[in-house]
Order: sequence, then structure tokens, then C-alpha cells
Amino acid sequence: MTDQQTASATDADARPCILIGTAGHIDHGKSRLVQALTGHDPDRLPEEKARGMTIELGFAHAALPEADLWFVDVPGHERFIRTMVAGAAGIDLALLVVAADDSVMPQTREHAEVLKLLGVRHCLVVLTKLDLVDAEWAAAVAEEVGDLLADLQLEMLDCIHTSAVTGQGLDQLTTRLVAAARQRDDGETRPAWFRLPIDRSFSIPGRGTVVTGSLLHGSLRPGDDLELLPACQRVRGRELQTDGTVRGAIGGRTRLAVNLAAVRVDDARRGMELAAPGYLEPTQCLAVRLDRLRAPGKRLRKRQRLRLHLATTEVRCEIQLAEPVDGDSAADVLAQIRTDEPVVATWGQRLILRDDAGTRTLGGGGVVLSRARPWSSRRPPDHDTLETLRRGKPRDRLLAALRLADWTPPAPAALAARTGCRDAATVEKLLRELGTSGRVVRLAGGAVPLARDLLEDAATHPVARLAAEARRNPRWTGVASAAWPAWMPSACPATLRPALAEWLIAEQRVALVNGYVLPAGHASAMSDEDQRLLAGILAELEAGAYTPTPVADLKALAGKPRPRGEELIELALARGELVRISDGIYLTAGRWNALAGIIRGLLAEGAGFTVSELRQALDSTRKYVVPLAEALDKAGLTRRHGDVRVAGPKLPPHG
Ligand SMILES: Nc1nc2c(ncn2[C@@H]2O[C@H](COP(=O)(O)OP(=O)(O)O)[C@@H](O)[C@H]2O)c(=O)[nH]1
Ligand SMILES: [Mg+2]
Repeated sequence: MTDQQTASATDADARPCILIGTAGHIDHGKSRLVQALTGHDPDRLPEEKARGMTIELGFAHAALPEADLWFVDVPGHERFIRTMVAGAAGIDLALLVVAADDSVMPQTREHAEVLKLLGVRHCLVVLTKLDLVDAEWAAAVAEEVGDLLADLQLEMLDCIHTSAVTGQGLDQLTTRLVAAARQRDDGETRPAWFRLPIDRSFSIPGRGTVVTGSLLHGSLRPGDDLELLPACQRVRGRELQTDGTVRGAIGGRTRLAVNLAAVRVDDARRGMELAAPGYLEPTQCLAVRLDRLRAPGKRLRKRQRLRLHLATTEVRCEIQLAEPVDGDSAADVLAQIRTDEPVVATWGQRLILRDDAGTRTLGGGGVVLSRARPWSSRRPPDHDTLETLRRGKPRDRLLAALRLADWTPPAPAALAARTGCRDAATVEKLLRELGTSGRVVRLAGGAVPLARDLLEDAATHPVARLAAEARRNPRWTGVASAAWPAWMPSACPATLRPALAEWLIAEQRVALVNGYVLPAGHASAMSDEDQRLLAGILAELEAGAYTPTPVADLKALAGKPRPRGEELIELALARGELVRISDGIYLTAGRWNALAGIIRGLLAEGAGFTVSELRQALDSTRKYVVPLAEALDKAGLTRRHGDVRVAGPKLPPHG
């Protein structure tokens, strides 16, 4: 790769293109077929040439007038199945190659099974070495292959008889591939963000690290910001190439090489991914739906150690089935996979499971939730929500993903990857719609979108507790609004509790009465008569200024039973309408609040003031002022210093 921007820097062009992967048993002629179709030998390692055997993934490109055919050639040897899986991840079309003189062999079967599990839709069967057998024999082999595919419920597009030696069938095959490239639907459903699972990396002296892979979706320009995963390292794609040609922009289905600025080759190996920043999140816990899983010859245990193949990566993992199964295999089951190392995965992404020793393919399925929380007996899987996430429409998937993310929903880009939405903008649009219909709530107008269901669930406990408290004590005035956030469930992050507390009031799930939170519809506990009585008490105390009438002597309470008066005073205290000075002596809140200004006035005249000076300022008597001064000390508005009072820590600095 060169540093300057050169030739043919065309935009991602609209030419039909397709990524084709080979599959099949060793020595059945896969590599030779790719060479015959493209003119390039996909076996490039000296060791491969010497042994005549594919070990690594091979790549070749045929730029035909009608279409670009990109080939990923995989090894057929059973020891290299992991390489085959890495190569097959992300192809559009599989060529199942079967030698006519050998017919269906173990890796023919295993590769076909892997393809099926990877969700490959079309399978084109290519019989090779037709020069070695007669037509009758070839027909019998074709039938065997047909049976295998029928067994696996894998659709056979066609079965083409070829020979790399005589050239038989090659034109027909090419025509068929061009047609497939033309028909390939780019799918409105395919995500729009850039994603490249790395299948090869190497370093070029003086130019740094180059990674290659099959572009899964999205497009890329030189200089774009990217993220290297699962490390989440920010990198920049310096130069792009397809098939040795420097390009100005790349999109569509293609093989791609990216020169990364300032990245060591060890930090960008096969199994890692290059993606638009923010979409992929490292995870070690996935919720998956397995098409099937088997344990040949054994009972299928609920928990077991396996190997997980995801795109180009392979990691050891523990799998846990949501429910125990009888027998040695399971079909269509929910499971959780905990990986030994971080991986990245997206909604719907296909996966393969092989045994711990890596010798047999045992099952596969699709990712439902890429960042799951570990299941436990206390928090079992949420089947319904996971099922909605798996099968719902984008809007419902988004809601389900939000619900499963609890109080920490990811940003729109990551939500797109978690739900299979096209991109962050699509998610934002859907979130706005869901906000309008009230199914998503942004607390306090904040940035965090939360599922209404989550808030409703969180509300259950505090609302019920409030109701119980009110039932127990009909005269209860409620929770002071300042204390209400502390009633929110501990699962709700502390930063969101005040907003949740407010939301419950705004949604009228609870009522706010005079600064106190009460159950919704819970009428103020006071009768009209009590309200009149209390108003009378307050008016009488207010009129008494700083020589308020002791409760026992209040005219408003004359002739009333004593407990009645005490209850009303308690209520007024709880509502903050009165402040207690000493037994039976109360100031109205207004008079109490005015004290700060009076104290500041006294302190402005001297370093401190005496009780006698306070008495004069308040036009009161010692009987009131001595306990009042103590109450001021206690409230922190003043501090006692011998015979004088100085400013206390709680005295507001000004008006
Ligand atoms: N006679 C004959 N030999 C073939 C044909 N295709 C491949 N071969 C040979 O079969 C052997 C294995 O081919 P190769 O492409 O390496 O198989 P792979 O392991 O599936 O990639 C090589 O010696 C090829 O030359 C064919 O159509 N006819
Ligand atoms: Mg080969």
C-alpha cells in the first residue's frame, strides 16, 4: 500500500458484487476451482504450495465485465474447521464442492452443517473432477449430495458438473455466479454502519499494520475514525485497498484491506473487528437462541464447556441452557453463553458451537442479546422480553432492548447493534416515536431513554409503601417531598432517583399536597372544620409575633379536646408551617424565617449580641427569648460564646 492517494479511487460502485465462499472435504478441488474461475491460486503460503493443501484462508477476485466475484477459499481438513468458520462468516453464497470420484465425505457434511448454522441461505453445489467419472456415476453422486442438503434443510440452488482439467461446466458456473451477484439483495434490512471482522493481519515495513476481511456492511473512506474491538481502541483507517487497488471509498460486498495508523500488528489479529465507533460493545455474556445443540452419545447437560465461533473469532465458553433437556440433543432452545474472553456480537449474528477440544461441530444459533446480564436463580431469564427482542419488529426490539438494559441503556449506536436497526439515526428516530407514544420516557428531559415498563415496575414498591403507610395512619401528612427520592428502589441509580420521584408525581401516580407526597387520590386528611381550626391557630400565633400565645391558651382551641389541638399542631409542624421553640411555644414559619435577617442586623452592630439585646430587637420577653436563643443555637443560626451569640454555621449570609 502506498501513502499517497492514487488511481481508481472511485466511490463504492454500483456494480454487482458478491462474496462467495468454498466449502467441502479436503482434496475435492476447491482451491483448483477458484483458480480456474479467477486465474489466481488462492493457496499463497509456501507450505500450502508444497503440501498441495489449503491451511489458511485464501482469497481471489474475478473482475468480470458484468460483476465482481470475490472468493474466500477455505481449508477442507478437519483440523482447520475453525479457519473454515472464520472464512464462511459473512459470505453471500456458498459453493459446496464435492469431488465426483469421492462423493460426500465427513467435511462435506460438517461444512454443509456449519453453513446451515451460519444462516447461509443459498448453496450452489459444484461437482468437480467430472473427467474422472462417467455420467451415471456423477448422477449418483449428485443424488447423494442432494440427500445431504435435504437432510439439513439447506436449499440447493443448482448442481453444476465441472472439471478443472477439461474446463467442463466452468462457463456455466461463472454465468450462474454472475446471476447470483445480480440478484443479491442488499436488503433494506442490512445495517449501514461499517463492520469488518478481521481474518488476516500483517505488517509492511515502513507502512505499518494492514488488516483484511470480508466487509459485512457499511462503507469506509480513508481517514475515517474506527474502533478496534474488543479492545475498544480508537484507530484511523489510513489507506484502503480491494484486490491490490487503492480506493477512495469502499462499500458493498467485498474483500477489503485497511492500513491502520499507529497500530501494532499484534493488536489487530484475526478474530478482532474493525468497526464504526460506538456500535460494537465488548461482552462476555450473550443470550442466544440455539437452532440446535447435541452431545453425541451423552446426555446433554444444562451447563457445559464449549468453543464459540463468532465471525472470525473463536473463544472458549460455558453455555447454560435456559431449561434442562432430555436426551442427547436440543432444538430451538434459549441459552446463555459466558465467554472466557471478551468478544463482540450483534443482534441476530450467527454463531457456531464446537466441542471443548475443537474437534466436532455440535450446534449453533443466533445472538438474541449481545450484552446480557448473567442469569441466576434470583434473576432468571426474562423469556418474554428476549422473545420480543428476537422476533419483534424493529420498534418492539428496541423497546425490549431498552427494557433489558434496565437503568443503563446504551447510546443509539450500540442500541442499533443490539437490535439490528440500520444505524444510530434510525434508532434515534424510533426512540422519538416511542417517546411520543409514551412507551419510552426521558426522565427530567434527560438524555437517557428508559422503557416506561421499567419505570412502572420501579414505581410499584414506593407507591405501595406510601399507600400502606397512609392506611396505617389516616392523619399521616405524607413524605416530605425532599425525602421522597430516598423511597425510590435501590436498583434505580442515585442520580436518577430524584427524576423518577418527580416523574411519579407528574404522572399522578402519587399526589403532592403542600410539599408532601401522598398516595394518589388520598384526600388531605383534614376535614374542612380542621382546616378552619388550623388556620385560626396559625393566625393567632402570627399575630403574637415573638410573644406567641402558648398552645394551652389559644382562643382558637378554646373548648376543644386537648388531643385535637395537639394533632393539629403536629400536622402543622410536619407541613413546615410551625417551628417548635419549647413546650407549648411555637412560631409560625414566617416569623421563624424572618429571624435570620434580624440576627444579621444585630451582628452588623457588634461582634455578638446578648439575650437582652435579642429581646429588645424582637420586642419580646425573657420567657420567650431564652428558649428561642437556644432553638437558634440548635438550628445553627447562632452559636453561643459565653454571654453573647455569634453567627452560626447555618446562618444564611444575606437576605
Ligand atoms: N482430475 C482432476 N483433478 C482435479 C480437479 N480439480 C482438482 N483436482 C486435483 O485435486 C487435488 C486437490 O485439489 P485442491 O484444489 O487442492 O483441493 P482442495 O483441498 O479442495 O482445495 C489437486 O491435485 C488438484 O489438481 C479436476 O477437476 N479434475
Ligand atoms: Mg484447498
